[in-house]
Amino acid sequence: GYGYTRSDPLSGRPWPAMPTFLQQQAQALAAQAGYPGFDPDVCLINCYAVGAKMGLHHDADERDKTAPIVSVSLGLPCSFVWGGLQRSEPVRSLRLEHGDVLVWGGASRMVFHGVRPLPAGQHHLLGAERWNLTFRMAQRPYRG
Ligand code: MD6
Ligand code: FE
Repeated sequence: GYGYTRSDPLSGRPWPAMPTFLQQQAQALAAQAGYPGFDPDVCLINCYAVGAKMGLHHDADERDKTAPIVSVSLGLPCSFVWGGLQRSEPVRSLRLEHGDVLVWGGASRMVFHGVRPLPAGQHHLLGAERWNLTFRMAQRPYRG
């Protein structure tokens, strides 16, 4: 699982600062999608090896659910699963490729979603992996 902590529970060291370039890109992408004023305080990085998946979930650990999430996919393509506001609702799949960005907010902020097992492949930069970066406002209030 995951939780928001000031330091890395494995090393005990504080998390590194978010690179300014990435923070500014996330702000610009959110603004372009209709969420001005987005200012992420967290970037969660998930690294998938071939066969890795993420079960159906929704993102509920952020304080202010009116803030969107900016999701950047890198490396191998995956099948992203997108359902409804209830876990039991039917799901759709969409393919996310290297460089794809999802800005996720408003009425769909609490939609259940997941990632199907990563198919084998080779990416020219990331090899046999997929990386997903999600920029979030975990602690800050959002004033859009
Ligand atoms: C992933 N992403 O794409 C997992 N959550 O590997 C997420 O769980 C996610 O992409 C909230 C908003 C956007 C996301
Ligand atoms: Fe999620």
